[in-house]
This record gives sequence, structure tokens and C-alpha cells, in this order.
Amino acid sequence: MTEKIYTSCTLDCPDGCGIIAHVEDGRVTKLEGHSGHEFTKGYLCAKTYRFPRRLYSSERQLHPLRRQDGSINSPWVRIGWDEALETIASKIESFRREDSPLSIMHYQRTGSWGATKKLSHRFWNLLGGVTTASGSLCSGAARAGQKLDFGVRLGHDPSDLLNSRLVLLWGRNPLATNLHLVPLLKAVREQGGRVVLIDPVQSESATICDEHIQPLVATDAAFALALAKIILAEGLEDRDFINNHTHGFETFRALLDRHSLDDLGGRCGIKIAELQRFAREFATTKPASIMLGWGLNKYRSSAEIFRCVDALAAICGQIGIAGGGVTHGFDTQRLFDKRLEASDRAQYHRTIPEPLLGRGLLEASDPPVRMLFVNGGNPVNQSPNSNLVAEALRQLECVVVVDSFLTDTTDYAHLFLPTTTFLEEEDVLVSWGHNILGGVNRAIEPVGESRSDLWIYQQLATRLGIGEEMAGSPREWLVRLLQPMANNGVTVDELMKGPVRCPVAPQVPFADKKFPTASGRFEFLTEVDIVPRSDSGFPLTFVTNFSKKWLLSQMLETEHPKVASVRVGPAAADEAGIKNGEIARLKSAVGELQVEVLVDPRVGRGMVIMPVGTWMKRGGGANVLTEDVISNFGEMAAYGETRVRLERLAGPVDLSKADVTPRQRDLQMTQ
Ligand SMILES: Nc1nc2c(c(=O)[nH]1)N[C@H]1C(S)=C(S)[C@@H](COP(=O)(O)OP(=O)(O)OC[C@H]3O[C@@H](n4cnc5c(=O)[nH]c(N)nc54)[C@H](O)[C@@H]3O)O[C@H]1N2
Ligand SMILES: Nc1nc2c(c(=O)[nH]1)N[C@H]1C(S)=C(S)[C@@H](COP(=O)(O)OP(=O)(O)OC[C@H]3O[C@@H](n4cnc5c(=O)[nH]c(N)nc54)[C@H](O)[C@@H]3O)O[C@H]1N2
Ligand SMILES: [Mo]
Repeated sequence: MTEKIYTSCTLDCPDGCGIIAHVEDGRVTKLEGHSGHEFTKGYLCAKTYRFPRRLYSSERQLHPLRRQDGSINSPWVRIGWDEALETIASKIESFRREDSPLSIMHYQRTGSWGATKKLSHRFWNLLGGVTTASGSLCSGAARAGQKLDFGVRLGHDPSDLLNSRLVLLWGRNPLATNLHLVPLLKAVREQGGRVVLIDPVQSESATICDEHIQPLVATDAAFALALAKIILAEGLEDRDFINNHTHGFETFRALLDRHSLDDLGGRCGIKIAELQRFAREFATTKPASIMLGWGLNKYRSSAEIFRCVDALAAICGQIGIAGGGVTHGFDTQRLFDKRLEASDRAQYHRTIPEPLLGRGLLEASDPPVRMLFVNGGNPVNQSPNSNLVAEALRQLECVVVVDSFLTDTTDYAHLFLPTTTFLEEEDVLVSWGHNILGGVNRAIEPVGESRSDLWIYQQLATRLGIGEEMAGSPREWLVRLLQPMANNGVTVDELMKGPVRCPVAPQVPFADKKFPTASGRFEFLTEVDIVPRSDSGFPLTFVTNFSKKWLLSQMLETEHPKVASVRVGPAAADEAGIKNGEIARLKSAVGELQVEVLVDPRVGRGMVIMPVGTWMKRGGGANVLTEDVISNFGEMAAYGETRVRLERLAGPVDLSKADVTPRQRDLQMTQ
């Protein structure tokens, strides 16, 4: 008999799908969409449909592992949970006592958006605090920029798009990365509205847009300022909104006065007439919504770039109105009961910014970091300057990784703990792309000996004398974590039955025109550097984006491209003397990769684009090339500051090893 169990996908994706898991004899046989989910509406993305393959993959690790002779060069051997937990607890204990708690670093990313995952912070805080990571690999600059403008980063409910007459997809590629947004965008067009893509690449999403505006890469500040300048010059601004609800307008105007329109247009590579036409359309079409993506989030000035876009919307009064706004993501997790993280119990504090992990680990002194505990992340693969991160990890005495697969990071680990997936866990999902809370019911028992992060931390806690303060079933912890929701009428019991709208999430943020900023108004930026980085030795900007086919670095060997590929426009290929399909060397100041070069006229000038997530040990790894640069605000990894050059290979290339079939090449074109 097939049991049907409601759950939610907790993977790091804005869609956060509502799922019905089909279970037969304790095995998941199929996943389908939950038809009652307001946003994901009964269907899943291809990655989630095929998630059972990951669940039951032979690559999945189902037992704790340690290195045979202790060194990371020796093979993994299987051990029991008791041995693994005893070893790790005693390592934690000895580093704390003999050295300092700060000689241990905890590194956690958002492999799962389950609410219970935050309890890891409680564990380390109860121990008195350790070195942790600050900043962000994902949304730091956007969060920082929007906080300065609005007081908080708060998106419009996706369904509010149906009120828009014009939608700008700005540095965002929902057809690949946010599938359930697509029907809403189609509906906007069916109602007579327009959807415009702003991207240096004609991405997959161009196919669902009315128009594609193609500024040069990393010049969005100049582009947004040019539009604002035209709007003000032509008197198309919303004076009422500016006068009554904003702060710092005159300084913003002075910032615009410092740049001529010719200069701004020249920088972004868009003709003045086109800028004028589009500026008029944006200013006079109300309401217009801007959907900001992660494409703008990869530069040193990203927070300021976001602020230029916010300012553009503000001068047109497109803020706080239905169908308007500047939406990036949702920080709904701030609504959990934060006190449970027990930050008041940490007497020791030290942070290393995530974007500078390699350097930070190597430079940490007094005390140096000696032990690293990683859960829910793949920092060797995903941090900038992977080689430096790897070098830093190689020097540590003890690296523990909690994951389900042997990733690029586990290559540097001494101990591996196998963890469950969301299908084996009880949790609650709070999405960063919509306002629907998702119950995560355990569909099956843990496969093999895998265990949840919470169980692992509880076991370690017992061995370290803080067991009682970490004790409790997942359900008990969820009730505590989500007390603020219960206070607003939504209980965990209800959440576990089906998707529920977050009771405190606004449909239209700032509708009352109150902003939690210092002035209580929308605040304009005062300064931005509009000149992208250049380097004559490395003529191209290295852009990394997300593949439609896989999520971050989570792909099985059979799903992994045989050869890492990059795409360039015809001009860049000609300049490097490289033909379509040729294997070439891609070099940056910090690393190099051998890649197949696909010449694609959809890619803008002055750039190379490569998908994030291919594995270093399978010949990929975009971050082998990225430089560890941090954004001006928000401690964000500025991956896109990396400059690269393409070089022809001297000798013939052994393509038998590469094995690129035409079919695969076609598939790669859609990356
Ligand atoms: N299939 C799939 N879906 C995913 C993910 C995945 O790995 N795979 N990852 C998830 C995560 S963690 C995130 S954060 C989101 C990100 O979702 P998106 O925002 O869609 O992510 P990106 O692919 O980084 O960037 C989108 C677009 O920005 C463009 N871009 C690059 N540089 C610039 C620039 O200077 N200006 C402008 N205007 N555009 C630029 C790129 O060409 C790209 O088309 O996706 C989530 N969804
Ligand atoms: N060059 C470049 N690099 C980038 C970006 C870019 O634009 N350019 N974008 C960045 C972005 S937006 C993001 S979000 C980051 C993502 O960086 P990471 O969060 O490091 O992403 P993943 O590669 O998905 O690694 C997550 C790991 O967690 C594991 N995992 C999943 N669920 C759980 C769980 O419940 N418990 C535990 N213990 N493990 C779990 C998965 O198997 C996987 O190995 O990468 C960033 N890296
Ligand atoms: Mo992300």
C-alpha cells in the first residue's frame, strides 16, 4: 500500500516546494507536488522530482568514517557512531581545555533551510562559544544594501506580481533558478503587462520576457543611475513620495549630477535613446515591480548597486504599493525565537568572514584555528579561491564534516558523519522566496546509519556535559523555535498538516510608508563606484551563475558534466583565437582550469560565464578561479571581481578523456 506523506523541500532554493512523498514498504517511490501549496501549486522542479535518486544513491555515505591512519591522504574506513562521537567529543574537549575554545571553528551554511538546523548555534554557544563565520556567500550585499534603504530586506509576496503592469527581472534567471515564478510572469503578460530582462547574458529567462536589455557586465549602477537621471531631467519623478517618504534626496541628486548621461550610457553600453525610452516606461507605468537577482550580488559594490536600483524605484514612487517594490529575498527566519540560539552563553567570540575563509584560517592567530566542524556546506567548492581554502584546511589538525556525500570539502576531513535528508527528518521550512511555511514530516526512517544534525549535536552535547540543555524531540524544539508564529495563531501541529501562509508576512511591504531606518523614511545612497574592475593581463570578467540542471554543488557523478564548460561571446573567443568546442585554459590571478569553450552569441562582451557547483575532483570547480574579495557592505563574497583570460593550449588535447558528445554540448548550452 502506498502511504502519502506531506513534506517540504528544505534545499537552498527560493521555491521551497510543498511535496507529497509516496512511500511503499518504508521506501520513497515517488515525489509529487502538494496541490494545496499556494506558490508551488502541485508540481516540483526536475531536481526535486529526481531527489529519490540522491536519497538512495550508491554515492551516498551511510556510515561514520575516519581516515585509516589519521592523515587525510589515507583511505576512509567505516567506524561506529560511538567511536565517531567519542573521538569528536574528546577532540572538542581537548582543544577547549588545552588551548582555547577559539581554536575550534564552526562553519555552517544553508544546505537545509529546516528550522532545527539553527540549533547547532545553540550547541556551540552553550559550550561557551567558538570561532564562527560571519558574512555571506549568498545574499550579504543585498541584505546590507536594502537594510540601509528600507531598514529591512522584505520582498513582496510573489502573488502580488499579478498586480504589476511591468516587471523587471534584474540579474535574475527564474526559468533556471525559481521555476514557480514563471507562471506568475506569464500571467502578468497575459493580463497585458510587460516583463523585461536586464542581464548581460541572454539567459533562459529571455524566452519568457517581452524584451531583453543587455548592459555590459557589472555596470548596473551606471545603468540605474542613467535611468534615474533621465527621469529627474524629464520631471517624471513622484514628488509626493520623494517629499514625504524619503531621506537624502538632494544628496542623491548631487550624486547624479557628478556623472554625465553620456558617461553613464557609455559605461553600461546602452544607447541614450534606449535609456530614455526605458526610463519613461518605468516612470510612467505604475505599478512596476523589480525582481532583483543574485547576478547583481557578485561585485565589490553590490550593496551600492542594489541601492541604486532601490533609489530608481523610490524616485518613481514604486515603493509600498501593490504590484510595485524591489524584491530580492525574504528574511523570514528572523522571526524564529532567536533566544534559543543562546548567544548570551558565548563568552568567546571570533569570526572569520565567509568570503575570506582560506586567508582567515591561515592568518588566525592567538589562538590559531586547529579544528573545523562543518555542517550543511561545501566550503572548499563554494567559497572564493578554493585552492586557498583547501590549503588552509590541509593545515588543520582535525576537520569534521557532516554531509551525505564525499564532497570536495570532505577530501580535507579527518572524520565524516553521515546525515539524513529532509525525507528522513521532522522539521519546518521557512522559505526565502515566498511566504508559505512548510511542514517537513519524516517520510521514512533514516537510510543506513545516517542521522540528523540535531541528533548528532545532541549526542555530542551529552558527551560534553550540556546534554540536558540540548535535549528534546524535533517536535519539541520546533514548538519552541516557532513560538512567535504560534503567538500569531499558527501552531506547529497545523504546519505539519499542510502549507500555511506566514501570519506576519506582508503582502505589500512598507504599505504604510513606515521604514525601520534611522530617519523612518526610505534612505537614498550617497556614493557608489561605477567603474568595474579592470586588469590588462586578464581582460574578461568571470561571471558564475546557477545551472538549471543541478543545485549548487549537489550533483551525482552521473549528472556531472564530463568536461567543465564555459561560454563566451564571439568577440572574446576571436580575441583569444579560440573556436567553438575547443578545450582551452582559463586563468585568473589565483588559479586555472582546463575548460571546453562554447562560443555563444547570447553572452555579452567582456565576460566569460561558468555555472557554479561542478566538482574540483571531477575537473570542475568555478571557485578554483575566483578571487577572495569582499563587498564594501555586508561581507559578501564578490566572486565577480575575478578577472580571467582564455589561453589556447599548446599541444593537442586528448579528447578521449574529455568525451564530450554533441548531445552533452547542447545540454551545456543551456547552462
Ligand atoms: N537550478 C538551480 N536553482 C537554484 C540554484 C541552483 O544552484 N540551481 N541556486 C539557488 C540559490 S542558492 C540562489 S542564491 C538563487 C540565485 O538565482 P539567480 O538570481 O537567478 O542566480 P544567478 O544565476 O547567479 O544570476 C542570475 C543572472 O544574473 C546575471 N548576471 C551576472 N552578472 C550580472 C550583472 O553584472 N548584471 C546583471 N544585470 N546581471 C548579471 C547572470 O547572467 C544570470 O543570468 O538560485 C537558487 N536556485
Ligand atoms: N563562484 C561562485 N560561487 C558561489 C556563488 C556564486 O554566485 N559564484 N554563489 C553562492 C551561493 S548563492 C550559495 S547559496 C553558496 C552555497 O554554498 P553551500 O551552502 O556550501 O552549497 P552546497 O554546495 O549546496 O553545499 C551544501 C552541502 O550541504 C549538504 N547538506 C544538505 N542538507 C544538509 C543537512 O540537512 N545537513 C547537513 N549537515 N548537510 C546538508 C549537501 O549535501 C551539500 O554538500 O555558494 C556560493 N558559491
Ligand atoms: Mo544562494
